[in-house]
Amino acid sequence: MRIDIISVVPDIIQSPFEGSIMKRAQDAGLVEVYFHNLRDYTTNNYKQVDDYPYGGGAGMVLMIAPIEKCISALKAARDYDAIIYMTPDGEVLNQGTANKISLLKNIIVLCGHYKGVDQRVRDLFITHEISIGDYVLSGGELAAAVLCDSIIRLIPGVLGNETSALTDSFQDGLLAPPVYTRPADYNGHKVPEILTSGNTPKIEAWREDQALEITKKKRPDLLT
Ligand code: 6GU
Repeated sequence: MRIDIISVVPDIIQSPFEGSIMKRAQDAGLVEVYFHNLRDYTTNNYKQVDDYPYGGGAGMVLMIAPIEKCISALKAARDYDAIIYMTPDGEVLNQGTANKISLLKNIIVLCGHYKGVDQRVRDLFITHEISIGDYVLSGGELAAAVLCDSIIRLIPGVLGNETSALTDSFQDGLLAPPVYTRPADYNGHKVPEILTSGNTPKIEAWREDQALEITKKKRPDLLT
C-alpha cells in the first residue's frame, strides 16, 4: 500500500509513523508513506496556501490551486483508489471503514486546516470524507495519523501474529476480553483460574463470554 499525505504542517504528523507498528510496516516494505507540504505547491510568489472566505466570516480557507497542483502531480505518477479528505463533517471512522481502506493499493489523505478547504476541492477531487469523531480538532493531521494507524495495522503481515488484529476490540463487533500477564497472584489479586488451566477450548469460550458481557455493559449500542 502507498499513502500520500498532504498537509500545510506535515512535520506535526510524522512522528507517529516513526515508531512501533507503523514504522515496522514501512521497514518491512508493506506500506510506503509520503508527506507533501502544500507550501511546496504554491502558485504565487508569497507561498500562499490560504485566503479569506468569500462572503466574509472568521478563519482562513485552503485555496484550490496548490491542492490541485499537488494532487495532479501524484495522479500523473500512478492511479489512486481513494482521495480522502479529513474533516469533522465527514463519515465517522469505524472498524468496517478501516478494513475496507486497508485493502486499497494507493490512497491520498488530504488534511484540512483553518476553516477547511475550498468546497471545489471536495467537489472535484475527493472520493471519501472521513471524521474521527464528534469533536473538533485544530486540523486534520492528528485525525489522518489515527486513520493511517487503523488501516496500516490491518495490512496482512504487519502484525507479528497474523491473528492478532482479528482479536482486537470491534473486529468481530465486540469489545475485547480482559488480558492478564505474570504474576498469577499480585498481592492476593489473582488471575482468573481458567486462564492458567491450559484448557484452550474452555479459555476461548471464557473469552467470548467475557467479550459479550463487557460489550453489554459498556457499549450495548454495538449489539443492536
Ligand atoms: Cl478529520 N478534522 C478535524 N479538524 N477535526 C476533527 C476530525 C477531523 N475528526 C474529528 N474531529
